Amino acid sequence: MANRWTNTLTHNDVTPQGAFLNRRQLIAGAAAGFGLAGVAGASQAQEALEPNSWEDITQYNNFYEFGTGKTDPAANAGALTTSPWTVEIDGMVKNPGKYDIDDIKAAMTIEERIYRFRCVEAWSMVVPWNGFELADLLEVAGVQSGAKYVAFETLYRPEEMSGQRFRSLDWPYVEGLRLDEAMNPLTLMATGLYGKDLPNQNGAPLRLVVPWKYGFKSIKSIVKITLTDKEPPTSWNKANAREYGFYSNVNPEVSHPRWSQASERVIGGGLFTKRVPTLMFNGYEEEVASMYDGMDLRKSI
Ligand SMILES: Nc1nc2c(c(=O)[nH]1)N[C@H]1C(S)=C(S)[C@@H](COP(=O)(O)O)O[C@H]1N2
Ligand SMILES: [Mo]
Repeated sequence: MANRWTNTLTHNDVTPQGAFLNRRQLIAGAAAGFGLAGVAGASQAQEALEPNSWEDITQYNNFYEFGTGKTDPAANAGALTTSPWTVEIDGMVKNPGKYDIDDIKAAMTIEERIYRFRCVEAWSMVVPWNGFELADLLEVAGVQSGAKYVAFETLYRPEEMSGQRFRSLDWPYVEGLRLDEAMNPLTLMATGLYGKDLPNQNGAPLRLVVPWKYGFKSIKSIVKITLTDKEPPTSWNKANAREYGFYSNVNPEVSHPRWSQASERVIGGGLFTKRVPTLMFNGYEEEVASMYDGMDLRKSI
């Protein structure tokens, strides 16, 4: 397995050098622009983002595989075995296969990204993730021309994921991105938090982080990544298509059918909970808005 992975590890094989450099330059430029290396991609946050505490981030979660309450994941996710762990990459790729998570981590450049995180339920946090760009993984996998979407799947293991014994969602949890969204330099595959391995409740050992979209797009504990030419089904859209669309870009101007999305409750702060205005694309408008040129953002929810 290690050899197979290592053998595929030349970016030059699968992507024009120019495209690769451009993406790196973009990130480097962005970080320099904020005057704070490592704090990538916060166009409206010229100020440094102040991360939430480890406690906030690991004790207040959504992970229905372990229950629907906010403290259920922290209480129940310890039962999950995260080693060994393989991620299958299949569909329209040149190098399909089952890859060991340790080989993936060894092959990728792990960096810190401090991102805003906005749940569709109108709460938010700031999270110091560790991870690598999904684009880097896709480059190694070798995306075939004609692929238009990336589909993701979470582990299905009801013996360890107690919430999967109930039909709170149709298991396994699935999500998807358009290929350009997946290739965007902001799109992260997280493997850690605060420089430590991801706690199980946050989606160990590998989860997606798409900071300009509502939190449910950021699928946890991924075991399968599929390149496809069709828009893939997504769990919350299957559960309630009227309330949860495929795109689910953060947009303060488009209300959820049952609540406003104009502002958000900032997790943490004890008694002195803050409500702040929600930003278009969660503050990442400059980096991502052009992907949706010509799209009616009120209709394509
Ligand atoms: N597999 C899976 N992924 C998931 C979820 C889930 O229930 N199952 N919940 C989503 C939702 S609604 C949110 S807000 C985020 C929460 O991530 P956090 O607990 O790390 O803050 O995970 C997302 N990813
Ligand atoms: Mo969420």
